[in-house]
Amino acid sequence: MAKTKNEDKVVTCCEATRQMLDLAKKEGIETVFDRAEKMKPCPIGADGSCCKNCAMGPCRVPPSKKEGEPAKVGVCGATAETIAARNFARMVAAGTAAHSDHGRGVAEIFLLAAKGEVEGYGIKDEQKLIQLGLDFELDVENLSIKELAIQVGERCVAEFGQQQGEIAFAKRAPLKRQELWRKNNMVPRGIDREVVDLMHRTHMGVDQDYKNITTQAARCALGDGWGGAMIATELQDIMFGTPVPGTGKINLGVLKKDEVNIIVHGHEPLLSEMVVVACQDPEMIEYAKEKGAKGINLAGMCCTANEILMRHGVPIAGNFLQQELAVMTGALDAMVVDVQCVMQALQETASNFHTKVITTNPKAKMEDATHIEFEEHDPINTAKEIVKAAIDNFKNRDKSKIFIPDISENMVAGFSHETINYLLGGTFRSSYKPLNDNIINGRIRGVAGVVGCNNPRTTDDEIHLTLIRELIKNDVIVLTTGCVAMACGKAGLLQPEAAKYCGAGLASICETVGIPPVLHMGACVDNSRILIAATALVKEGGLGDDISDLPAVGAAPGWMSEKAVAIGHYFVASGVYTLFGTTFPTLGSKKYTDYLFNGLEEEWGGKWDFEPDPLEMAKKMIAHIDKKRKALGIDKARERVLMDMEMRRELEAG
Ligand code: SF4
Ligand code: MSK
Repeated sequence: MAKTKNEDKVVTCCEATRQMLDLAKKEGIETVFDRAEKMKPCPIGADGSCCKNCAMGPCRVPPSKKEGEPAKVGVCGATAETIAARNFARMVAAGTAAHSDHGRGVAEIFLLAAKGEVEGYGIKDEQKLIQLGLDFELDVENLSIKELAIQVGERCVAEFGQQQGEIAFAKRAPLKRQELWRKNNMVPRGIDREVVDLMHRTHMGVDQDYKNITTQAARCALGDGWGGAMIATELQDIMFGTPVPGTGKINLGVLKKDEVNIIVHGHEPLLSEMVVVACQDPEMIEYAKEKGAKGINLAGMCCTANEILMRHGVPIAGNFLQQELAVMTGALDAMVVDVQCVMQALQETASNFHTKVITTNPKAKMEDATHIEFEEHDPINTAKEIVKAAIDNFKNRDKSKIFIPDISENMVAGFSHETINYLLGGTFRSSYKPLNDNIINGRIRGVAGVVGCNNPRTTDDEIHLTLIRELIKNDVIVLTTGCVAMACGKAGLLQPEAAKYCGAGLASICETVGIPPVLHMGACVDNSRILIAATALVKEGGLGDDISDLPAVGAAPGWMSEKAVAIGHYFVASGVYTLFGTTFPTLGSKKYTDYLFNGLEEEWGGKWDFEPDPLEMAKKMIAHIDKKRKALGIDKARERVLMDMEMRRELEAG
């Protein structure tokens, strides 16, 4: 495994990253890995035991070291559990706000496009538009596509500011789940309202009941998963096309020495979709050739990469921890960023090279970067201006500084819920029945959603890969999004050939259907696709009547962002056992952590857990899957499959 800076510590298992870190060391350029080494996390803050919600503090309430010592409280008397719950809840609020603001941006552009007030976007998936019309109980039969798009757009925009009632997509959940949410006052009234409510009640001197705070945090998080994030996914699919599986390439080796290299990095596909179009414009290609390049090479990074890979096959240069490294190749002419997961260090790294960092969103500017604002009424010309700036920068490359690791991997991505339905059930009888049948008969032991970021506090990519390899070896099919999906891509797990790493049951399914055992479902907003897939499994029948009955689990082994906490909490509130690795933000309060890890299951059917060791994490996930199989009475079926030597022989012969 690769070693870098601190020779005693393995920091990455990605060879391209290792090569770039060696270069950084030689050139004396600091990266996120070095800063993580130097900046030790504050243990009190990391455990959620520090409150800075008013100027009587900040107050630190770590657990007492001496037995019998009274528990510390804040100046206002706030207990460790209240402080941990408030900190946790504020992470949920921030994560929900981030995803949902993305969703709002998409909804506003969708509405403008539907009214014909903006060019460049159209309706690519009418079927899905009609589905949304039905969700909003619109008169779909008597509306033209244009009228329907306008009304759907208006309804989506209204979901954010709605003050009373329920968000529309809550009704997509299994009926039993909806009842539980209603009984516990957890159905979001409107997306923004729940964020504001949560920020209010975690203000100094408001909600001092950690359970009550956690319930509102769930209401807020559900407004993300079944609200803002789901709106983003659905409207993006309607405008840009619902993804279907396609091949692509991943890792820094996708950058090209002799072409203008542009990376789009961040989250919102509104602009990147237009950059894809601009890069294919013959005039732009001609312009690049005039400037001495062989063409224009567009690549993605972080979740924007997932979006444009799934819809256009645009290659991925890397995941979160590779952003500075892409600049360090010396061959990147423009790093185009919008929102979320963009490191401030990018501009400093770029100052050592010729790379232009271009910010595009008025909410996310960077000192010293070039700002070309995304003009929503004229997106294609904004995109052309950006591409032109990159082309103009090509001549400024210092050839002596160019080093592109010759490393990339093939991958298959774009498994939307609709595609899984189609692949498993066929065009005329598309359904989840074959998947349910294979779970019931035990060939597939269970389903795991493994999502989230990578974090330099653990060995880069490794925690995900160890966990996922162990899961598929045990016949657990994996659904993935975000930077974990990219880690899997780099390691070759997103290819049908990865079936060789699976247990016999899962391998037989992958080989028959021709799918990888790890299904790339998109960006972090697309975790909503996993909710819909879980709901489809329930509705198909035979696996209980709620998401919490399914032999299914969720994990974010290398999480780092507040969005991950919001995602985790909406999974838990939707009935899923959800594990985090690396660290957990409430460990300072045993009482509160115990409530999240044990108490919640009785109330919601789902619960949190923390396990830093990926193999132990896999064990816990598989044990939970087996517990659910037993409760469903399908544990015996799996035992029969495991003893089916005939099947094993057939597979081995194949
Ligand atoms: Fe300290 Fe209470 Fe103020 Fe928090 S709200 S900083 S615990 S006094
Ligand atoms: S980009 S939120 S590091 S998954 Fe969505 Fe990756 Fe996590 Fe950002």
